Amino acid sequence: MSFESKNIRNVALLGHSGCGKTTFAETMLFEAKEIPRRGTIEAGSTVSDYTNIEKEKGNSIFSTLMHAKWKDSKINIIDTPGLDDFVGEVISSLKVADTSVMMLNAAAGVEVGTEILWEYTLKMNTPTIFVVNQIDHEKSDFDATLEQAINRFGTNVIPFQYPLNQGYGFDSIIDALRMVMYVFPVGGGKPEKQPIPDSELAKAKEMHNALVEAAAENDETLMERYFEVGTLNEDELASGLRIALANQEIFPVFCCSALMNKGSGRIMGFINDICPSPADRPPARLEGGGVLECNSSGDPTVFIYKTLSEPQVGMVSYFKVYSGIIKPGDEFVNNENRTSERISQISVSNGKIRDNVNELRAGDLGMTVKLKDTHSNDTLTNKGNEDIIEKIDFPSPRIRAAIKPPGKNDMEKLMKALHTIEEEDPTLIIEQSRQLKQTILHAQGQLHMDIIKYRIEKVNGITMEFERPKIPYRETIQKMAQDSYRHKKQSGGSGQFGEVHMRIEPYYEGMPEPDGLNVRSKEIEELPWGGTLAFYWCIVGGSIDSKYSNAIKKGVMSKMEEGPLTGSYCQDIRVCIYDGKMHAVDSNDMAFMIASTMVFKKNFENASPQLLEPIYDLEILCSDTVMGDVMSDLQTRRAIIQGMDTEGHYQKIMAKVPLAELYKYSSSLRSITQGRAKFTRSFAEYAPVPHEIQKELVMAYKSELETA
Ligand SMILES: Nc1nc2c(ncn2[C@@H]2O[C@H](COP(=O)(O)OP(=O)(O)O)[C@@H](O)[C@H]2O)c(=O)[nH]1
Ligand SMILES: [Mg+2]
Repeated sequence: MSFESKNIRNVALLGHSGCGKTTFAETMLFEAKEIPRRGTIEAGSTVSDYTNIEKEKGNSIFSTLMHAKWKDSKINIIDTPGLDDFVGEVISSLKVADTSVMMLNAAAGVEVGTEILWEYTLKMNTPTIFVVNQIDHEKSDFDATLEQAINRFGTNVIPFQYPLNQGYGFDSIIDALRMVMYVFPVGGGKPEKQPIPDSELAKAKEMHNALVEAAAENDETLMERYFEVGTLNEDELASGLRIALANQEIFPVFCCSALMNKGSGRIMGFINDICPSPADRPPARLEGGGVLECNSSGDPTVFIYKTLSEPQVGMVSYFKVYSGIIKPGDEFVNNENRTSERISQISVSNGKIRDNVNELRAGDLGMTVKLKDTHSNDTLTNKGNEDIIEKIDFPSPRIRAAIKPPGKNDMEKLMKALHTIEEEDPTLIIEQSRQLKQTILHAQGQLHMDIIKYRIEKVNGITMEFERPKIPYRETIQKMAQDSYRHKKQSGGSGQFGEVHMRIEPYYEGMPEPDGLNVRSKEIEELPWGGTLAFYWCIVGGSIDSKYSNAIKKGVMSKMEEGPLTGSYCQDIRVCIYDGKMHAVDSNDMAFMIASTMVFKKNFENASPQLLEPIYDLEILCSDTVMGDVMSDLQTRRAIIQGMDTEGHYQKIMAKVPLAELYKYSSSLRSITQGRAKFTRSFAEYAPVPHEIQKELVMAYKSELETA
């Protein structure tokens, strides 16, 4: 039996690491009788976090798909990792979720992770409910946590519940939506409904009115009813809440103890009653415009939101059915690369427990194996239908490291293994840099890198070591220089002869034509690494035949690719060839190429050469308490502070920092701030390297050349 779209609820669990998402998922599965007993993080026995690596680290690294039947609904639960290094897993989960459950830790309040995740839910327009967890914790402070959430996320954050007694003795929740009190037995589980005690009644009523008003606010008919009658009946209230939640006009707050199994049933009830089904959400956007309704009678359309290679199983693909009904045996086409794919089996999963099903309908989530050439972000449809679901926009990497080349035999194996991981992890980039002669791994953070290393070593049995990545400097010049060079060689029979007179100048757009030269032809070339080479042919009177111009340009390019200062790429130079000599017998391409390279190098050294370095825009979000430490650390990194901003309880620092000063920044920021800061970075520009540093780099390159 499969579930109708309207009975499906796709929920992503989000929150700062350690707030209790994985434990909460376990509790939901147990309450829904999907599992006979609850596992624990400490024993590595939870349904989510089932991979060996997660068990060993005691933390979620991947998103995990689970499902529980609750009343009329199939609730698909996606547990996500809280650590910012694995934010790609969160984003892909949010793509297919219709509601997010933002979990807060009552003992810690709103944390940096919460802030970052909140931004993603806003960006992706995901209806969101808050769950304040760990109410049993001795340091639990529900009111403070609620207040922080309202301060930070707005007055649409509205409490639907509060705990009567926090800490060790926690056993009662006042529910202002239903106007009852839930009292839990010692071991948790199903609560007993009791009337709200008199002492709490006024507070509960006030909360109730506030949420009724919020529910009425977004619908005119309901607002009129509310003014007429002074309240709403149960159906009206539910309908108002549905609208407000779906439009992100209300963010209900619940409370629970995942560990003690108190409160999860009521939250599943709310998800069943009020949270949107996939059919209630706006239609999915397609690449290139157009939309697709979530409708089981539509053409089957399957979107892969995640893949993971598992030992013994191979590549597992997790998907959402955006339209139609899919069955095992269906033949589809991957609209990304035109591969035909046969869906051999369809399963629903609870972590590693998988059950095959006969079909899945529009809106549902599931998994399959053995797709030939399909990856995250790909769409499968019937042949002839070319729809592609709008792709997930993954964040760019934040840190880089070079991979120390292993022995010759292992290099190929290592690259193959890395590419498998790269295929399933869109937040990772592996770059074989020609300029740096290094394999560079671009990742989200140190932990992300460590996990990749761990997987390569454990699964593939290859030792992988990191080393400091080189910096992709650029070289340019600051003034004009001109000179000539004659290449002449007499060896036995035919010789080599070529003489080139060359002027070089810093190039910029709109610069005047060269002074005193007669320009015959020019090529303005955008270089593959950025910047420009302008190549002017200014020969008059045929001192060099124009058939040699290509060879001369090649000679220049060979130095532009391996600059005279540090062997880095050169950019933004205008080269004018204005005179020379050739020999009727001995001149050839090779001779002119060599002469050109030599005179370019000579000129370059006399043209006040300048090394440029990549500068990155850095944006750091941190709490007040660590702001000073973050700033003084930035000062040691040649940072230029661009601005500061307050975001709720957090400070945002914007700075420009040279890439050379960002090595291991993610780990050092973590240790300076005990994890209370996050950063993103993006390439900004190339800027001149300070004189002293340039001198050192040039010296280092010289001695490298000498020892080579
Ligand atoms: N006291 C208490 N501890 C909890 C609760 N929920 C989770 N924990 C503990 O908090 C730690 C982190 O839990 P986990 O579920 O892995 O958090 P996640 O990172 O959000 O998935 C574990 O040691 C859990 O046992 C709770 O409700 N109360
Ligand atoms: Mg977890």
